[in-house]
Amino acid sequence: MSKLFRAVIMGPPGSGKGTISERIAHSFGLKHLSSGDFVRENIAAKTEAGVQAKTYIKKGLLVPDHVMTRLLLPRLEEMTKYSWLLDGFPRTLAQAKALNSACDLDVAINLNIPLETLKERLRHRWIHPPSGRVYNMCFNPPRVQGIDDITGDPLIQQEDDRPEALVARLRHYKDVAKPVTDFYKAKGILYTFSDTETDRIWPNISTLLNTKIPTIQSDARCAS
Ligand code: G5P
Repeated sequence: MSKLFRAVIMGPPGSGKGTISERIAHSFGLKHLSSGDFVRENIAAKTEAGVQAKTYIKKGLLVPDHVMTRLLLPRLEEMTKYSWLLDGFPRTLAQAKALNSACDLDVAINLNIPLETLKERLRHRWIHPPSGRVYNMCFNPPRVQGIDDITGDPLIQQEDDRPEALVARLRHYKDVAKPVTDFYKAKGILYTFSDTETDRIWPNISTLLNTKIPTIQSDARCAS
């Protein structure tokens, strides 16, 4: 790749950010950086930021901006040689401005998925915490119900996917997302994709990135 490529992917909980990010990383050779994974790693490691973050996640709330930027921005500084896709950050205008001070973005992908679709998806989501593998009992179920395909470990449902936390997360998302999408729209880098199915959105994102990352080697891509 001749020029480093920097993108963010935004969308409400369950919109498919993680699923689409994996496909982008695989097809276009970008590093996939997930803010949710960084938070969960810090919670597991019981870092100061992780302990603070846990209290918010349990209530289905966003982690405060100063905690998130302290977690995220140093990780980006380690990535100066790589093209990357940042999944789940920024969530707020303050985070978008902090990111803007740290680097120039090429593309902001915005997933616009109906509320009922989101609720239905997250109700069926189970994860394997040590690896971060995500299953959906309808869309991509494990081979054996409740068991991780690779390790055979039991799967769990995340605390913030439980019904009470979920409704709070979806409600809060709407309030804080609009200033962020407006910010990227004003910069001319916002691309919004609306549908109920990831498999229908993916070809459009792939087409967009093919035009935005024209110099990447064709053998680094894979079929969708
Ligand atoms: P996360 O980990 O960033 P969320 O809540 O934004 O969490 P989440 O829930 O991981 O995002 P996603 O990545 O958008 O959702 O979606 P996904 O995991 O790919 O797909 C959701 C489910 O739907 C999966 O089971 C998938 O298999 C299935 N699915 C995908 N596509 C389809 C489809 O087409 N059809 C069907 N049927 N199913 C499909 O952040 C976690 C928490 O950390 C904190 C917050 O508290 C957050 O809630 N946090 C931050 N706080 C403040 N600022 C930040 N920047 C923060 N980042 C994280």
